[in-house]
Amino acid sequence: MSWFEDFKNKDLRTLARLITLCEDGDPQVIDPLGEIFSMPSRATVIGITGPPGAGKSTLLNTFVRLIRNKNQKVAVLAVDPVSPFSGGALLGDRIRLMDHFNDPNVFIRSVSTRGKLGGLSLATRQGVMLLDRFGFDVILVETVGVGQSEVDVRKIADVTLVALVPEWGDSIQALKAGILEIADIFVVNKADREGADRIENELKNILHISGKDSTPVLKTTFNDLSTVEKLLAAVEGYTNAQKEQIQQKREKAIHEIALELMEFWVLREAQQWMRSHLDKSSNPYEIVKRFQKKFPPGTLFS
Ligand SMILES: Nc1nc2c(ncn2[C@@H]2O[C@H](COP(=O)(O)OP(=O)(O)OP(=O)(O)O)[C@@H](O)[C@H]2O)c(=O)[nH]1
Ligand SMILES: [Mg+2]
Repeated sequence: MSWFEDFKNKDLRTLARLITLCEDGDPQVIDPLGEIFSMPSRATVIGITGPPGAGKSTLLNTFVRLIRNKNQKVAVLAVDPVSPFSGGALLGDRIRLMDHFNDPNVFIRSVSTRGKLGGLSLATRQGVMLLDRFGFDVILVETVGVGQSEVDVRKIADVTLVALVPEWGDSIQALKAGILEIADIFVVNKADREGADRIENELKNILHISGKDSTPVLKTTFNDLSTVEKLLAAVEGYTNAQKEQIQQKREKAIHEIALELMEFWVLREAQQWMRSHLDKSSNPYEIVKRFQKKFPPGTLFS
């Protein structure tokens, strides 16, 4: 049987294997992914980002429970940042979702790009696409807000939550430019801690000054279920109100995906070519010149 057939038959091992192949940038994925892409899409993709330890996974754990209570299927993708120091996952216990370990309608997976080409977004985007076509109703994507990853999650998610904690109150001013662009909804998590009201007010002030008063700011606490229920309701409110915009964003993304894929494969080819020529020259311009001689500018795709 083919990848596609197995996938259509809802074989979880095939799903997991395809995600791994995407992480590895394996050329065999393009064929099955092309077929799978044409299947109907129906999932809502919720992204969450925020500083390390902001309680994102804890929050998602509760989301999973609430979504399961509605009898919907839910998948979680935790995007492992590639740490320049460890070269791999930042933390081993990023996924605090063991409550749902035995539920077949909950799929939990971390994706790591292990410093390969394509950045976080390509493998994650493909992972989300696979989970969507596989039949999950809701896909939750967690990224740690360090560097580029929080920007990438926005490209993939229908709605993006930025989680902050009271401890970050003083840093809001410094953060504001970046995070205002990213967040559809702000979460002040760990609201049981000192300073939650202050950060909430600061955020609302910044939003007001920036003309973004409509961006919701919600406080959540892990041991107060009603706060998380309200947040999920706000997320649903947002996706319902923004249906058209979300659809447009998804349509626009088709070209973005094609471009990302092309960049990935072309860069990969170029990298392989370069490696095989590297030892013959210590001058980078010589290497590029040799490449240009083999593929004169403008001829690579003619
Ligand atoms: N006081 C308090 N602690 C919380 C709350 N939510 C989570 N925590 C704690 O914060 C710590 C980090 O929680 P995680 O859910 O792993 O945070 P995270 O943002 O997913 O962390 P990374 O994935 O490592 O960036 C854990 O010890 C949680 O128990 C909360 O509402 N209040
Ligand atoms: Mg986490």
